Amino acid sequence: NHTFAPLPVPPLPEVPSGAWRHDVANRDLAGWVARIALLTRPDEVVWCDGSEEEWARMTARMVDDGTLVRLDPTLRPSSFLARSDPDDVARVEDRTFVCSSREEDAGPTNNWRDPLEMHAELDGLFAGCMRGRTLYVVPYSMGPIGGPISQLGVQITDSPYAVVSLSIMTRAGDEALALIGPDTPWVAGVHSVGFPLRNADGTRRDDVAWPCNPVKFVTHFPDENSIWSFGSGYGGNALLSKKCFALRIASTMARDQGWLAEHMLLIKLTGPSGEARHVAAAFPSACGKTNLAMLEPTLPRWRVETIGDDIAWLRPGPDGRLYAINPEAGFFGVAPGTSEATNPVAMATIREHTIFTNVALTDDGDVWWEGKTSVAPAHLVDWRGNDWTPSSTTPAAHPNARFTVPVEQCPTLSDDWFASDGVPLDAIVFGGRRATNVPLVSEAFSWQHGVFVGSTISSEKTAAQEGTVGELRRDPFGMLPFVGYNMGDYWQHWLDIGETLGDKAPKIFQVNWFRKGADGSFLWPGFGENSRVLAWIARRTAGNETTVRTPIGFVPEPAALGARALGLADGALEELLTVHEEPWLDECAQTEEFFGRFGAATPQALWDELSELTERLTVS
Ligand code: GTP
Ligand code: SPV
Ligand code: MN
Repeated sequence: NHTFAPLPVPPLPEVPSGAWRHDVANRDLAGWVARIALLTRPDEVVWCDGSEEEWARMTARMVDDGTLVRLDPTLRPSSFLARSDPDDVARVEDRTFVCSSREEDAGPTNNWRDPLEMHAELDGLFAGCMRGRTLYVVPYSMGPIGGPISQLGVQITDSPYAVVSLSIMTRAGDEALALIGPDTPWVAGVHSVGFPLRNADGTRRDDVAWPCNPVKFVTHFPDENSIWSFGSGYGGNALLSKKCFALRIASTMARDQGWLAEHMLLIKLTGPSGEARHVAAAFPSACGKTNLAMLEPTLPRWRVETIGDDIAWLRPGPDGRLYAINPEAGFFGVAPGTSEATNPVAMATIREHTIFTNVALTDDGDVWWEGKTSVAPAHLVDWRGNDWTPSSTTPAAHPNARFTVPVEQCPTLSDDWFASDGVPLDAIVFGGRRATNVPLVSEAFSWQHGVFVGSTISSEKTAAQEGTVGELRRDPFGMLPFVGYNMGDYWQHWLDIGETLGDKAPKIFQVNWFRKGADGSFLWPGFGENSRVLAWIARRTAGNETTVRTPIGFVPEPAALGARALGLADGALEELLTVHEEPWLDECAQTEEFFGRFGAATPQALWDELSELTERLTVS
């Protein structure tokens, strides 16, 4: 029974107004935990140590409670299935708030609430919300323990699923805790599923497999470096280390401190010459980052090594180049579409010690999802827990079903993942899911032009967020839901970083794996064949390849991709690399409208790029 009976707000002890807020000056961790416990009234408080023993104990208890299904240990050792509430399957962007003190600092792309008003409302929701439950304290490090680019966080949660997920996704536990002293900055996260088991009068309520609350809030307080999340157990809403800290809060830190927090995969790319290149790529949610990060090149003698698949922190280094780390320690990847054919590296990564959420269960105790095999098993239990057969009309796995797995299980993991100083970037790539117009690959004319390209990225919506799949929306830098401040200021910050880097700046590219032909099928095979595009990008960073100049940037000569051998449809390769002026002029008109939404915050340099692009399209 998922209905939520609003609980009477319990009588609270006398506390000064605003006591629940995170005091940036006073970093007393124990005092903060005590205050949150006073507000939320758990039955007990447990400090998590991140040990193997803790994983075994907590997963075993969740299996007993019915929160997790243990998969067959011979097929999928130490692995579990969680089925969420059907209404708690993705990020809730319209319930996500940036509570900066000034509304204009949130900008038009974020929902804004006054921080004091938001806190007052949250205090009411969190009052007594952990009655009958355990309050877990999870200290963690984003980035290598003690690394120069790393940051510390502490999440309080009443969700054991969040605890074991954080133990995979971050360096969680004692080592991180040991670094937190009275003067250490750390980001505070308070999370509750909003499903207390006991009322203030002592009456009890039964737990459910996936407790959550129809009232949801994912709120950020950049001035306090704190995050409060209520009502959801889903990854992006509940694992506060990830989108809430490593992108929204970190982006505001990065603005103030001269670095970048980005929705980017990170790879090391090595070609036949043996020379390594580091590439970071930003695509919107469910648009191919995990797949590119784990790519197995079809091009002989090319190698991709994985460093990160979702988030990168970028910082100018002592030599003037831009250095990047993956601050996470796990992958929270899209399951549907993942197969031995599309992503064998992911398949090897998730062979054991993996939490699957909202996939289907096979009769022999393993997992399945659409695209895992070409023929579906004759019988499954679907992500809602119902019997499923190939004649069923609904998918067996939710389209946003995910796996949670340690980075270190990835067979193509680069040694550079351990490098706490990060890796120097040679190329930055932006992309989206575009059926038309956007070529397979193009290279920006300059950093400033590249920032323009990033700022104008649009993409068809996917199942990673609540809403209508397929709808085209602007998603600048793949960061629309993740920039924790004014988007216009964020563009200016990118331009400023370019000024700092000067001629040591990485080259900027745009890719699109999703262009479709007249019959609606993809023109490009994608996946391992994307190595042809990566190889071109690598050669371009060395500056030694002839290109075709188009109004939107340099594109490869068709022969440069070696794609004739692929047997593409007639004219497909030419179409993939063609810039049609008419629809691009339409894009420019839409960009003018889009930039206008940010008023004075839109940098003049981007307006200049727009008029130059329009001019190039008109004269060509
Ligand atoms: P988030 O974790 O949500 O940030 O997503 P992501 O960018 O890591 O996306 P992911 O790599 O998981 O890809 C999501 C979907 O895109 C899957 O269904 C993939 O099968 C599909 N996909 C990835 N790469 C390609 C490609 O090169 N071509 C095509 N056609 N589909 C792709
Ligand atoms: C995304 O939606 O971009 C994800 C999954 O990577 S989540 O962590 O839920 O945001
Ligand atoms: Mn993501």
